Amino acid sequence: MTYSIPTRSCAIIMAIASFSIVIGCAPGGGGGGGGNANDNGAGNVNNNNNDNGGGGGGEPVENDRVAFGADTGFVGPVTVAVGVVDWNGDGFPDVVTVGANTAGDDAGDVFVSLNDGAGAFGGATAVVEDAGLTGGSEVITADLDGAGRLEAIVRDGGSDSRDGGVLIVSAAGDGSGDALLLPGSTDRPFAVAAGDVTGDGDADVLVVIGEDADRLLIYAGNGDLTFAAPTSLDLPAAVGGIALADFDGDGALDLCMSLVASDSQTGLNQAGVMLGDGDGGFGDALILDAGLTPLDVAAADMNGDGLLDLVVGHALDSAYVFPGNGDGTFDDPVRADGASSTAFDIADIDGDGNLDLIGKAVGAILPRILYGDGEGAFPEFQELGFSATTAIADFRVADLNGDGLVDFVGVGTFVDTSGGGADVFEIVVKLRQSAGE
Ligand SMILES: [Ca+2]
Ligand SMILES: [Ca+2]
Ligand SMILES: [Ca+2]
Ligand SMILES: [Ca+2]
Repeated sequence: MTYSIPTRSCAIIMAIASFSIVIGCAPGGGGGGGGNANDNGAGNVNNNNNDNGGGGGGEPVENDRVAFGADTGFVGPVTVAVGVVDWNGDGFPDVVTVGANTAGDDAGDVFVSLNDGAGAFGGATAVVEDAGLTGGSEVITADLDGAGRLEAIVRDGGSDSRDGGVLIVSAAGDGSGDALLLPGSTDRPFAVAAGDVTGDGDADVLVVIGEDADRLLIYAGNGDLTFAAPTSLDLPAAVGGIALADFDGDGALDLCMSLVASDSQTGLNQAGVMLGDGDGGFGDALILDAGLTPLDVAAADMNGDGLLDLVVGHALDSAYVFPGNGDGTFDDPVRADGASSTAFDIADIDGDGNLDLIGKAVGAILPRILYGDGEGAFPEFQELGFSATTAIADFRVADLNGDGLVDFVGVGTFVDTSGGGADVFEIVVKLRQSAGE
């Protein structure tokens, strides 16, 4: 079935995802993203759909396509979310983490670990302390002042017992950080994304808030790390994740989201796409059935036909890829099994030209790379092992040492199996090995 809404012009690829930034290509130039169109498959979808979800599923086969060096970790503060920005402007990506919701002094503080250019990182230094957050859930990045370097946007999801909030974190130039707690964001922000939805060239920040997680705040950016008072918009249901991308090719960013619950907080299992008008407004939601427990969403051209597709990650071991038709409609989804994809990154890890999906771990489950076949399916996977028993809370993929290969950096708990010590919290880095190493 094809979902229909008014047709617009051809695609201009431009996407900023909520948990991952996807601009239709691999970060760090890992072989060129975007995917190659396949004569036999581009744009095809599996026709075996049933009421339970997308076609094209099935357990992927393990194939360790790429080699990683031994992981290197260092003890850090207890952090649960990680992002990558060039904090000190030396051209090398540094690591931003945020303190977990714990009783410790570090809760809600923002830390930076500097990259020496070879993918080795210094200890985590607090760059923002006591700026209004009491924990952390997510770090996204965007160039909010147009200066060419990314800023960090830290979301603390909040809960019944604390409010949370969204913090704009920028480098002050002397190694320290400046922070702006977005006013009005302190009502349990469930999701955040950044992109220019008002069409003035300045990146804006979008935050989903509220007890029912169904209210969108749009903070129009002034291009100088300040923001106008937010406008608000009601969303169709409780949202798990949001992302921005121009699905219909009119040059205006559109909003996609997972819809996880209705008023009753029961599973809704849908995704929504609202076309942007380029002036900060969004149209009615196109609703898609998105499989069980959809959470994170992103936009990328997974099947290589030049049109952005909608990727919906699930809490339960799968993801859906909805092939975009370039006009704001989507074809039936292809299901990717085998990765916990509560949140995920997208990059071409093995450099074959096909975008891959890296599912983030839940609990003690190790992250997995699901290798895209360029047609929207993921027949092979690789599990990311670590030298210690590990629970990875969050990670990002980026080229950390400038060799053009996509590396990993994560935060997590490393279980001491020697019997001598306690579990430690670490920031861990795994660098891709070049051929011949
Ligand atoms: Ca704007
Ligand atoms: Ca659009
Ligand atoms: Ca596509
Ligand atoms: Ca690939």
